[in-house]
Order: sequence, then structure tokens, then C-alpha cells
Amino acid sequence: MHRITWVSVMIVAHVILLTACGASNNEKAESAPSEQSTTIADEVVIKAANWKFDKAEYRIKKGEAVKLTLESESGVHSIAFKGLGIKELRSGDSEVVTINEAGTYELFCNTMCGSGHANMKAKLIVE
Ligand SMILES: [Cu+2]
Repeated sequence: MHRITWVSVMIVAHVILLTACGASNNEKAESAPSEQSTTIADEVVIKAANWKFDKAEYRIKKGEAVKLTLESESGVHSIAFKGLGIKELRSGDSEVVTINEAGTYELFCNTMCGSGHANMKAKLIVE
């Protein structure tokens, strides 16, 4: 009889512990986001496919916060930007960038994606 009671106390304690953990995890998930203070002035979606980008040139304004997004319509691609301190974008990635220097910058696929890989180049024109 005593043994059965002890076992059920252990089970109850375990359930309480599990519930407590679950609750604190939820709180974390809810309070995590939002540190966006920059106003995004423009959005540019760059679409990649085998083996080209949807445009030869993408234009943005200098000094403005622009959200760059890479979408892949076929194949697996990424974009690197020559001469800009922008990190590589992979499919589905977005990055908010502000470029203060006008100019024409080269962007290219940075993932070995097949026979047309070397052709996957376009320009980012900042004006
Ligand atoms: Cu490629």
C-alpha cells in the first residue's frame, strides 16, 4: 500500500515538472521577437532559376534601407555581392541593407548549381 502511494506521488511530481517546463518555454517564445527599428524603404525580390536571375539589373536607392530577398524557382542557388559587405543570401533569406555609396555592383550565384552556374550574374545598381 505504501509503495503504491509513493509511486503515485512521483508521477504527480513528474507531471508538475513537465507542465512547469512547458509553460516557461511558451513565455520565451512569445517575448523573443521585435528589435526592428529601421524603416524599410524598398523591397527587392531576386528570383533565381536554372540558370539565370529574373532580371539583369536590380536598382535601389543609396542610403535607404532595402530588404533583399532571394527566391529560388528552380535549382539551389545563393547570391553573393562583390565589393559590398553584405552577407550571402540563400534561398528564402532576406536581409535589410543600406548602401551609402552609389555605383554598380556585381551579384552572382555562389552555389555550384550545375552547367549554367557561371552565367548566373546580375547587377545591383545603387543610385
Ligand atoms: Cu550557381
